Amino acid sequence: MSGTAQIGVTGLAVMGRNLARNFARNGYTVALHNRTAARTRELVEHFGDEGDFVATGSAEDFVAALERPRRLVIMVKAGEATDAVIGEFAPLLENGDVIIDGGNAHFEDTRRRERELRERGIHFVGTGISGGEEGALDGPSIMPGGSEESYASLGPMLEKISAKAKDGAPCVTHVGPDGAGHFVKMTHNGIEYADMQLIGEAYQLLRDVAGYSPARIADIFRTWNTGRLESYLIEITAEVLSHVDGATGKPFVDVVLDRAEQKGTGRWTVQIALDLGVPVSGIAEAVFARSVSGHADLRDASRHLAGPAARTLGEDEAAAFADRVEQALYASKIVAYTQGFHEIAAGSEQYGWNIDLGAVASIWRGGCIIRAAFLDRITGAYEARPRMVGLLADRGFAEEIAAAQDDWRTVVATAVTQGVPTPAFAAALAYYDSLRAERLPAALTQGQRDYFGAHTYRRTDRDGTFHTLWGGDRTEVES
Ligand code: NBP
Repeated sequence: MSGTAQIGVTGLAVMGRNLARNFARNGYTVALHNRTAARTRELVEHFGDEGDFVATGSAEDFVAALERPRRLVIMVKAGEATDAVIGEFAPLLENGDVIIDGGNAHFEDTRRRERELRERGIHFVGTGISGGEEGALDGPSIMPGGSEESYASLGPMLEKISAKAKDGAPCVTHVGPDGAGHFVKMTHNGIEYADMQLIGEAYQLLRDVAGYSPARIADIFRTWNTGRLESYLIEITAEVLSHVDGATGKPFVDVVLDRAEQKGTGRWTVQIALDLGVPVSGIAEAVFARSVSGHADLRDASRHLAGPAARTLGEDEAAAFADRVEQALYASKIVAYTQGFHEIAAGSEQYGWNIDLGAVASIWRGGCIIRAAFLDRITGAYEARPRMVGLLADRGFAEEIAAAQDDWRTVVATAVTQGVPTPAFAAALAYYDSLRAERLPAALTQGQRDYFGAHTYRRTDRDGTFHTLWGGDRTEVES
C-alpha cells in the first residue's frame, strides 16, 4: 500500500528539521523520521501547524507513509551514519524509489552509494545543500546529482523549496550524474574558505596598516557591500565587526579566540585539486591559514621572532589604502572563483559529468553562503562562452583585474613590508602573474629533472622527447 506523503525526511537535527518545514510550508505532505524519536515529536509539537506532517517512529512506518515512487531525504551526519541509514532503509524500498542524501558527503562515497543502489533499482541522488539552517528553512541553493530520471521526479519539488535569484530563477539545477552534485558542493565550500580568508586579510590590513577600529572597518564593509563586492559574506562581516561583546564592552572580534578549524569540504577541495592537478592555490592558502591559526603551540613558541617596526598610516593615506584593499580583495576574489571553476571543469572532465558551469554559477546567486552580485557576471560570462578556459579569459574580468592590479600589487607589497600575513592575497596575485608570464621557470625544472634522473624534456622548436648526456659530452639524444 502506498502512503500519502510526497516526500520524507529522516534525520531531524537542525538541517533536516528546517528542510522538512520548508517542504511542508510549500504545500507538500512530509513524512518525518529520526533515530531518536524525541526530535520527531518536538518538530510536530513546535511546528506542526506549518503544514502537513506525518510523524513516524519505525523505518517501516516511515517508508509506508510515502507515496510511490518514494522520495526519501537523508539529513544525517555525513559518513558512517549515512551508510547506516541507507542500510536500514534500502531493503524496504522498491524499484524506482529515490533516496536523496542532503548531507555533506564526499563525492566518492556518493559515487559508490549511487552505483550500489542503482544495481538494486533504487535512484540515489547525492545533493549539495548550502545556506546553513536559515537557508534550509527559507530556501537553500541546491546541487543535486544522480540520474536524469530521478531529477524529473524530484526537480519540481526542489525548485519550489529552493532560494530564488533576484531574477526569480530557482537556485537548483541537475548538476550531473552520480557524485556531480556533491563535488560541486565541495568546491562551493572551498571557494567559501577562500572568500572568507580574503575578507579576513582585508580586515587585518585595515586594522594593522590603516589603524582602523573594528567599528570603522564594519562601516567600510557596509560601503563595499553597495558595490561590486556585494555579497552575503561581506554583509555578515560588517555585522560581526560592529558587534560589541556584552560581557566586556570590547569589540566581539577581540574577545574571540583566533583559532579556526579546517575540516571536511574545504580540505577535500584541496586534496582533490591535487589529484586532478588543478592549481587552487588561493583556496589552499585559505585552508592552510586556518591550519596555522590552530597550531597554538607553534604560534606561542614563535612570538620572539623578529618583524618590521609597526607603522600606521596617517588619516589621508589610510583612506587611500582602504580603497586599494578593495581593489586587491576584488581581484583576488576573481582568482579564487577562477580556481574553483577550474576544479569543477576538471572534475567534470575526469568523471564524464558534463557540468554546465554557467548553470552552477547561476544557482549560487541565491541561498548559499557565497551568494554575491558578482555571480551574475560569472553566469553571463559562461553563458556567452560555455567552453571558456578559465574565468580570466572573459574580457570583462580581465579588464577589471587590469584596472585593479597596481593597487593589488601595492597592497601585497605593503603587507610584506609591514609583516602582515596575507597568504591568500599573495597566492592569488602569484597565480595571476604565473598565467600571464611568457616564460616560467618550469623549463629550468625540466632541465634539473633531466640532469639528476634522465626524466627527459621537450623542446620549444621541434617535436619529440629528448635527454642530454649530462655526465658525458652533453650531446642531446632523442628518446
Ligand atoms: P548533524 O550532522 O549534527 O547530524 C545529526 C543527525 O544525524 C541527527 O538526526 C542524528 O540522529 C543523526 N544520526 C547520527 Br549523528 N548517527 C546516526 C545513525 N547512525 N543512524 C541514524 N541517524 C543518525 O546534523 P545537521 O547539522 O542538521 O546536518 C545534517 C547534514 O547536513 C550533515 O551531513 C551536514 O554536514 C549537512 N549540512 C549541514 C549544514 C549546516 O549548516 N549545519 C549545511 C549544509 C549541509 P539522533 O537525533 O538520533 O542523534
